[in-house]
Amino acid sequence: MHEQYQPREIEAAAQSFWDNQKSFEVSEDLGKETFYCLSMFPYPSGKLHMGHVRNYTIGDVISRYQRMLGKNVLQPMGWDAFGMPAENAAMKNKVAPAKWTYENIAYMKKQLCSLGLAVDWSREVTTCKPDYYRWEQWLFTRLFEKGVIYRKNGTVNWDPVDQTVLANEQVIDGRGWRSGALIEKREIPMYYFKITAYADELLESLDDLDGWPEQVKTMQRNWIGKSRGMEVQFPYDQASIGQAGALKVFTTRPDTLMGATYVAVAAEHPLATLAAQGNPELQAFIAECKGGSVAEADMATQVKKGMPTPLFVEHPLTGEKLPVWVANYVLMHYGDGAVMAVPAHDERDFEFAIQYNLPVKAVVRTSAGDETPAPWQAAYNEHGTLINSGEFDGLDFQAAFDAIANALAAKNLGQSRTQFRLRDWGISRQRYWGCPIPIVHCDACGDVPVPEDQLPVVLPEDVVPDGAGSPLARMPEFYECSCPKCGAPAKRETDTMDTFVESSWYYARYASPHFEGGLVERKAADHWLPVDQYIGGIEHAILHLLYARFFHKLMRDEGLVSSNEPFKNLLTQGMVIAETYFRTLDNGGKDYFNPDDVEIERDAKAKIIGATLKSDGLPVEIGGTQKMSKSLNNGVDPQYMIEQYGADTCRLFMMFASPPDASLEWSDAGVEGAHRFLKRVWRLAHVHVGKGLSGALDIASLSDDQKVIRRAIHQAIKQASQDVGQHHKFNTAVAQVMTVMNVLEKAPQATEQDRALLQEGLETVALILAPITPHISHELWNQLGHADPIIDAAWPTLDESALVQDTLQLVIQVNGKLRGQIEMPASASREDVEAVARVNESVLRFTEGLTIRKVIVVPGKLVNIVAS
Ligand code: ANZ
Ligand code: ZN
Repeated sequence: MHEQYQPREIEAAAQSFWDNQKSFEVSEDLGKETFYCLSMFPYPSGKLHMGHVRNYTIGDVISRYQRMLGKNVLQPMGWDAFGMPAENAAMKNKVAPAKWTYENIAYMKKQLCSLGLAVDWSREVTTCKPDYYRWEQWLFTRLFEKGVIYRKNGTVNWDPVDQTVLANEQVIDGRGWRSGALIEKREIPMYYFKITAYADELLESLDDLDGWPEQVKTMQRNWIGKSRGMEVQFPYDQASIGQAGALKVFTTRPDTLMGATYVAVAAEHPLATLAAQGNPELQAFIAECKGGSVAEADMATQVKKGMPTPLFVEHPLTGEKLPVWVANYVLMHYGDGAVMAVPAHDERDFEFAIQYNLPVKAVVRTSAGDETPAPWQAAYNEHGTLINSGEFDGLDFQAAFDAIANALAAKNLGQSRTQFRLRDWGISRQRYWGCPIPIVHCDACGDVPVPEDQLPVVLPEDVVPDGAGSPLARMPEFYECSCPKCGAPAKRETDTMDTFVESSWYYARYASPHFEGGLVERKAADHWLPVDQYIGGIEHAILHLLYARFFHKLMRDEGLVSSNEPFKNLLTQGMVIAETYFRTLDNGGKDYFNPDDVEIERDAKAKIIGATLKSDGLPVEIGGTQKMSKSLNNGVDPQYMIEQYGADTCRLFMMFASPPDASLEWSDAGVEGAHRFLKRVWRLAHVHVGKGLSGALDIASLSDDQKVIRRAIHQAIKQASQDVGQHHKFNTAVAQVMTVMNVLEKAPQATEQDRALLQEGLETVALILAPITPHISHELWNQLGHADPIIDAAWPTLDESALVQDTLQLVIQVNGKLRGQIEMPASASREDVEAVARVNESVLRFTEGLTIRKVIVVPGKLVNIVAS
């Protein structure tokens, strides 16, 4: 065994051992419990960042730990390889997205391998390869035939200069990112997944996901957004509208009906169109509303704007005439595209009413008891008792809801309705680097799905997009085809799918990644699924997880899998954060400096109190810790860390610095500390192994001092097993190992028995560390004389008897004051303890001249002698 800890050699040797042995390739083994551990697969952006390293280390530690529990562990890896960055890089560097992507994958795979992940690489999937997306297209055609996928017009961001559709993130302040042109909304045909048909199930089965963080479930619930409400009809005022009919609105607050002071419709609403006839001003306003981006964030923050119309509707209960407004805050695609506005109790209506001087009528008493809280500062949107509502006065929310519902039903002007916020999922993208939508458009037959034997529709890989729309739409060799049904000349769809589609089912493909007969092989899928532990960033809490859950149910209903949910347990790892330093530029912007280039001044408590730039010695501002990112220039390159210290140090630092779900603050000192600790472990093992291997431990004849050492070892096993097994707290498990190391370093090594005890201690250290620092553990295990590799070893077992303490320290008090200590056998009775305490030297001294009235014994803790 080498005297120095040499991570480079050790890690290379361990990794090639695992490769040669195919240690992590697994197959269905009916005799063993399975454990499917999955980390969210990366987008091949170029190189790994610390967030990846953290994510994959956590997954790897869990995988390796589960394997030590005797389970058949599957941990696969792959590439979420379609998407816009490849197109952007292609335009910048004039290289095909395919080439760029495959090169990135090769590089990042090397990086991942250098981390020593226990991944079954034989199952690697790459979503931009035809052998993967073929099955996506296959599923698409089946769902299309079933009606779960359908075509309708959807609204997109249209760049009139570049003549192309832009994604929401390509619209900056309402303008195209390249052209700077004002973006228009455009209606184009798109394909939709009918996710709303599963809204109820997606909501309800969240209750079964006990292994998911509450926070994520809440976010999903809010996104699905089920609200119980009513559809209320406001009859047209025939004099102004000129026809019979009624305006339908959706409301979750029918209890506030008597407080409605106007109604508002979306720009696209038929009443808006009607009112705009011969009214150029309104026409212009409607056109303005229709323009602008469709990004939801923009919608939420935009200023409320509106215009009155000459139209009126009648209040369904009072018959009062209410004016019809066109307002930009009313969405056409939600509810009925119209609202009954109750400014007193709805924030948006309130803001609008104040701006346009519309009446505000309070109909709910505030919790402070106010009836007419004038002047109004804000809407009161809580539930409460009705006021100013005639016959409904005095009713609480539920009673008012029911009473008003009945009153409306009696007039045939309202009915209960459940509404979801969730919309159907539009997956058409007018982009090149994505999975082609397997549809052929035929003049005679319409939309014809590509038959199974003609799949996959292969995306040509040698194309360099130029940013002016999808190149596929300009490639007759791609889109010219014949109709699969009638054989007539036809045109292939040139849109590709949202890349969220690929990541919605990859976890299932891993079960049988090379299966040629379908998307998954049923037997393999049933064997591995659902995923036992899924790990990834909180940024995927809503869309990715919702789509994957949706796909799982689609696949279930196609008979491909039998479970209801894809991910049993979910761990959302925290961010990796680091200090930021900057100077403010003349234009108000910030120029960030890399922490490596900054000299830091700390106070006695190590708090940062000043910072200067190394290059010019002048001060920089301290921005606090923030998520590592390019834009803040506070990233640390994992590659550099691994080269400098080895993968084990990186892994140990990451696992020790904080529990997986909390944010992890980068610290060079912490990395150094982790490295020093591994050196200490190595040094102790080196000395021990150098003296030759020890004999077996004779537990029956341990001395008291040896028992103390052995207790420390087993205490660590007990704690670490709880920390890791029950709470994924690897940080405290590492702390346990550190405690044992302190004991072992001081332990005598004189006798055979001493050495056998140290052997047990070092083996325990190697085993507890094995999931976290697998390379050094692999080597230590060999050096400690084991022929079988540590990856096949079991997690250490606790010897309860080692925890038993033979003797206990008891505190002695006289009249409640601490007067001394005694050591007693753990088995001593109360009487024994009392007898020994009575004759204790200091007890005798402090009770001299007094009479002992009472002796209180608290077993294992103290003896209190009451004397007077
Ligand atoms: C009257 C009212 C009074 C409302 C009140 C709220 C508070 P959720 O819960 O998200 O489903 N609404 C309905 N359709 C809309 C549309 N197309 N665009 C914008 N807003 C719309 O929201 C339901 C509420 O959102 C409805 O209840 C309606 O305003 C508004 F004190 O009706 B409410
Ligand atoms: Zn045809």
